[in-house]
Amino acid sequence: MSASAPWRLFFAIWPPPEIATLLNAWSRTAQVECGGRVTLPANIHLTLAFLGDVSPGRAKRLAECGRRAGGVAHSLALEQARYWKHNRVVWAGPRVIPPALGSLAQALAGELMAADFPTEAREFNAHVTLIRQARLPRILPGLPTIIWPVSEMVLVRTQLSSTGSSYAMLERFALT
Ligand code: 2AM
Repeated sequence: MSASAPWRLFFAIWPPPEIATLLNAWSRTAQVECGGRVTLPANIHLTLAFLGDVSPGRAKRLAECGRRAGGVAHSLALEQARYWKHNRVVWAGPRVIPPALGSLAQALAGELMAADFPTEAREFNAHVTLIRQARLPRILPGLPTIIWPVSEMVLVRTQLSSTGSSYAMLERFALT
């Protein structure tokens, strides 16, 4: 790969290990019903802004956007698990997006736009992808109560390989 090959980047929140463990345990139960490929615990995340391919030389500017977005620490209750037919994904998410999370996504989108990083115009849809290539489930098992303490945002690089995606944290932004 050449030195200037683009990086595939996104901003996300990453759960602490105990939350990832709970989500992975639930996913394996759901997989009995719908098959598919369960997200590895270390890869579980919620995307705030997807950049796609970015020149590595612009990553610093991107990190500045992350710092400027600010954001406050908060709790995120994952209360529902659903299936999306269009991409055959099982996901978990909040019923109502916490104001602090919505504000962070909005502030970040504003910073990215001002810095001329194109992102998707569609509304922020807070979800954690737990199973891919899933069949339509008759019914999904109930989610346990999952309260995710959100205290940082990360800028992440996706590395694609024949064995799947792996993620490298480029920068962490504390939410205070
Ligand atoms: P997903 O979990 O719903 O697939 C890294 O690919 C992250 O960016 C994933 O969380 C993915 O969401 C999200 N993402 C958002 N838009 C994307 C796009 N157009 N292509 C790939 N990933 C996207």
